[in-house]
Order: sequence, then structure tokens, then C-alpha cells
Amino acid sequence: MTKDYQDFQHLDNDNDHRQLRRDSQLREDLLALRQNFSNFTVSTEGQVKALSIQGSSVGRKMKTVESELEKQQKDLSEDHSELLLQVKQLVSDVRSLSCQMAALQGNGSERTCCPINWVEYEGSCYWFSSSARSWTEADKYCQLENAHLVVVNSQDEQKFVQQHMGPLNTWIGLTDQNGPWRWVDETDYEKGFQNWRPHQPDDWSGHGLGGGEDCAHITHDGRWNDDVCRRPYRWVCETELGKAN
Ligand code: MBG
Ligand code: CA
Repeated sequence: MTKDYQDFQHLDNDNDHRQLRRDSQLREDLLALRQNFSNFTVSTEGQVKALSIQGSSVGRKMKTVESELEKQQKDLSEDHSELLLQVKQLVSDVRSLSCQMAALQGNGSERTCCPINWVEYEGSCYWFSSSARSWTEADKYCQLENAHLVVVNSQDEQKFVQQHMGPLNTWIGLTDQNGPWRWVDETDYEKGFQNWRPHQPDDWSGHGLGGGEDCAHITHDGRWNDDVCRRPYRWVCETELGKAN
């Protein structure tokens, strides 16, 4: 029994020593860990701060790049539409030019496009003078152009001519110099479209120039009047598309 107890005591002391050594080792480890951790925290905090500064600067740069890209895309799409318009214009110019060339060379006897400076409308080509001549001189001018003074067949054609001529007296291809009123292309006058001003035509002789009034013109408001053929007025020529050139 005594022997056992001594042995036991001895063992107990050994245990205490080992425990004490372990405790102090643990304390040392803990201190080292604390130190490491605090070092780690300080350096990590610094790194996080630097990263966040870098991040926001990258963000700002991205925004700038983004808005620059948007602007470039807008410019590009504007350029693209402009280019498309120009290509369309070019295609129509080339088509018109090749038609003009064919007409000049006389291949194909029919006119399929209006000459340059003539306006196309409803199957006819129209040319509007910017100078003034007597009705007879105007009539001759149109014939030399393979055309005739304009024959107004409808309210629509009247409107078209009016829109292009400006508010000045303008000769049309209608005259009664040789008797009854006649259109220069033999269109039936009686059955056809008429657009006289009230009380016109009146073959008025009160102008004192001798004779009456035998040539028709469009007045400033679009309606027609008969007047002295020698008066110098503007005029309009017309030629039909699809007609022998
Ligand atoms: C004028 C016409 C002229 C003649 C005259 C009669 C106010 O218009 O131009 O042709 O018809 O009227 O008064
Ligand atoms: Ca008159």
C-alpha cells in the first residue's frame, strides 16, 4: 500500500511538470499567433484599401470607355445612314445617266427618261422657262426640243404645273388664232379640262395693241386668261415619255 502511494505521488509530480511545460508552450504559441494575426490584419487591411482604390479607378475608366464607345457607335450609325443615302442617290444617278446616254445615242426609239433639267410627272416631262417670250416664240422653242407647249388635261396636272411655275403669267399650248380654241396636240378643247378665270376668255381689245386676245396663259392664281399673243410671258414645254424621240 505505502509503496503504491509513493509511486502514485511520483507520477503526479511528473504530470504536473509536463502540464506546466505544455501551458507555457501554449502561451508562447498563442502570443506568436496573436502577433502573426495582427501583422496579417494590418497588411490585409492595407491590401484591401489599395484594391478598393484601384477598383474604383478601374470603374471610372470603364465608365469613360463605355460612354466613348456609345458615342462612337452613334457616330458610326449616323455615318452608315448617310452613306446609304449617298449610295441610293448614286444608283439613281447612274440609272438616269445611262438612260440619257441611250436617248442621246438613239438606241431604242422610245424616250424612257426625262432629259436633264426636265421634271417627270405622270408619264410626261416638263420644262419651265425662266425667261419670257411671245406665245409663238415659246411654241417654236418647245418644238425644237421635241416637245410642245404644255397641254393641261386635268386638275392634277394643273396643280403640278402651278407648283413648279411661280406666280407669273405663263403661256400654255392653247390658242384660238385660227378660229376656235385648240390645244397644240389636238386634245379636244370642248370636252377637256378648262380652268378659265371668271369672264374669260373675253378676246378683249381694250388693250389698244390692235386685235383681240388669242393665246391662253396661266395667271398668278393658276386660273387661265386669254391675252395678246405678242406679250412676253414665261412658258412650259411638255413631252410624253414612251414616245418616239
Ligand atoms: C384682264 C385680262 C385681260 C382682259 C381684261 C378685261 C384683269 O384681267 O388680263 O386679258 O381680259 O382683264 O378687263
Ligand atoms: Ca382676256
